[in-house]
Amino acid sequence: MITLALQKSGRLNKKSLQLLQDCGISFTNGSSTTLKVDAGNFPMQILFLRDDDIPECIADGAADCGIVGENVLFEKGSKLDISKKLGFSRCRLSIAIPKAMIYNSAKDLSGKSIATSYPKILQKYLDDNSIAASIHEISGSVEIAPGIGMADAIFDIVSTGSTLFSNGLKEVETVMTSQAVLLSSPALNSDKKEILNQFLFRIDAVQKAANSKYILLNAPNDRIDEISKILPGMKSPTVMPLAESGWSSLHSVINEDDFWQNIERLRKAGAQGILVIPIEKMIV
Ligand code: PRT
Ligand code: ZN
Repeated sequence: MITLALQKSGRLNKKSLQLLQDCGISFTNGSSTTLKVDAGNFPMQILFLRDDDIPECIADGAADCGIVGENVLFEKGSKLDISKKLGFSRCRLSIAIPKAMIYNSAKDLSGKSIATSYPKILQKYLDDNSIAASIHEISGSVEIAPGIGMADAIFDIVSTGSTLFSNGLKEVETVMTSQAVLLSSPALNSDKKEILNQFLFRIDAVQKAANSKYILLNAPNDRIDEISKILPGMKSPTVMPLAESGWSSLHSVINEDDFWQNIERLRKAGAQGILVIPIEKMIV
């Protein structure tokens, strides 16, 4: 049995639960006050915590692994292993200043005060760039600090940028990017490592599937070779004869990223009746 720590509520919670569901790990979420549940069909117990407490909880052995944003991990100075980058809850941590403030480079931050909930990450950035600015640590609503005279600038999480915009701020330096990661303890026994590997294997299958599409198309037989070269697939495409003589159906897997580009090339090469279908799981 391994213990996985997840955020109890907030931006990571839904996507983390969705990941477990996609991995076929089911559990009853219980009431909103339940802090611990057992999965019904996988040797896993789930703990629901504040994200800030998750790295420490893994470090002291109360949980074996957990999901947090990289920003929390770096702020805590945690030495835990990142077992997998999960690709969701992407954001950046940036310095922002009032729109009217004149700014040419990071040196303009010298002598200023910067409000943040991430003092360690900010201090490292200031040290690395030899900027003598003071840090004003606050736990929330950082973006209002310049407007109420509490600080000259802020250092905070940015996603769409609309919070900065509506508070009259402009982003001037991106210090780090962040996404959700699966952390694990470096001190797992062999049984727990084995279960963690099974979990990672499932996450891998879900991630590969999310980046791929299953493609089916019809083509005249004399075009199969040319079309096969455009369809990289897992090995080579499956080719099956159609009822109409001289025609075949080709099946393959293509990458989500170059999907439009490939569709155009396939059409030009003579492909017809192209179907593109999402893939639920993919094991290569
Ligand atoms: O209660 P608990 O301590 O568990 O949660 P929390 O309040 O500390 O964190 P939560 O749920 O807000 O965010 C969890 C994680 O999601 C963060 O640590 C980041 O890794 C990630 N994440 C992704 C974000 C955002 N996007 C985000 N936009 N975390 C916060 N924001 C906030 C940001 O602080 C700012 O106020 O959204 C605002 C900016 O958003 P835009 O879209 O206006 O730029
Ligand atoms: Zn938090």
